[in-house]
Amino acid sequence: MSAENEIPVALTIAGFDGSGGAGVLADCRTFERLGVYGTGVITGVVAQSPGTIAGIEVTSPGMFQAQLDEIISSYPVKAAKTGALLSLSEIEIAVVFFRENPEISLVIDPVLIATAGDQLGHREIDWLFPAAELITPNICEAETLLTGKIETMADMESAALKFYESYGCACLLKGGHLDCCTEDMVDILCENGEIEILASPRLEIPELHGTGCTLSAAITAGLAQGLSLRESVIQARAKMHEWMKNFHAWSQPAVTHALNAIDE
Ligand code: PXL
Repeated sequence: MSAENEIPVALTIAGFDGSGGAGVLADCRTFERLGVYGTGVITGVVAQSPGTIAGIEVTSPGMFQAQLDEIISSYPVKAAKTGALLSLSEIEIAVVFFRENPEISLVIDPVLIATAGDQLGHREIDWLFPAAELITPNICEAETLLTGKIETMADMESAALKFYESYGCACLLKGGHLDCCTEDMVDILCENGEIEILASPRLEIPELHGTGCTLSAAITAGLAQGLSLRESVIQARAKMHEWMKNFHAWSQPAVTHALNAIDE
């Protein structure tokens, strides 16, 4: 196979959530649903079922580094995303890794708190922002990272711009949790200081964890395929809408929902 026909490769650096809702399992499923080969580096194991986290065990720094070294020495990784980086050592190692591999397009989902309420990430994730092409905070994460309240669309726009001015990266600020966006799901994309409002109809869906992981993985897949950042975001939001509308439900042994579970 010639280089142009090669399957693009993406990397996720995230936690292992065995329920498959979030983390590396959800990310690799998303990559592969979009025609991209998925590789993964595990930041730690999260013992989880929907709504409950029973325990978190962080990968040792040596093991974290070894996983990164193995993947990068063997695969032509075009784009990567980070999810929950569970320790400051992992953030520091990731900073060095992306400094040494500047050709990889990086998307950062700055996960701080799991949907179940437990702390996963650290606000020092911003050490990595200058290496990112895009960061995808939700409102709570943006408030913590910028230390200010975000209550209106105008606040959202200035927050997205502030990330660009402070770190030089594009920002997709997800408005999902904001009360002023009840009619539509509104996200703000700030790229090169330009603001674009992206709206899609809000869906009545059950509480699902891992929607942020899936969205950022879908954007990463687009970048690995060679789409522009804007095209990757638009494609990912459209896919998310489809996957959320067609979520799958199992009824036994507990009522369990998943995005993106099988081919439509
Ligand atoms: O959705 C945030 C998230 C990210 N990564 C892992 C998680 C969760 C939420 O539960 O478990 C591993």
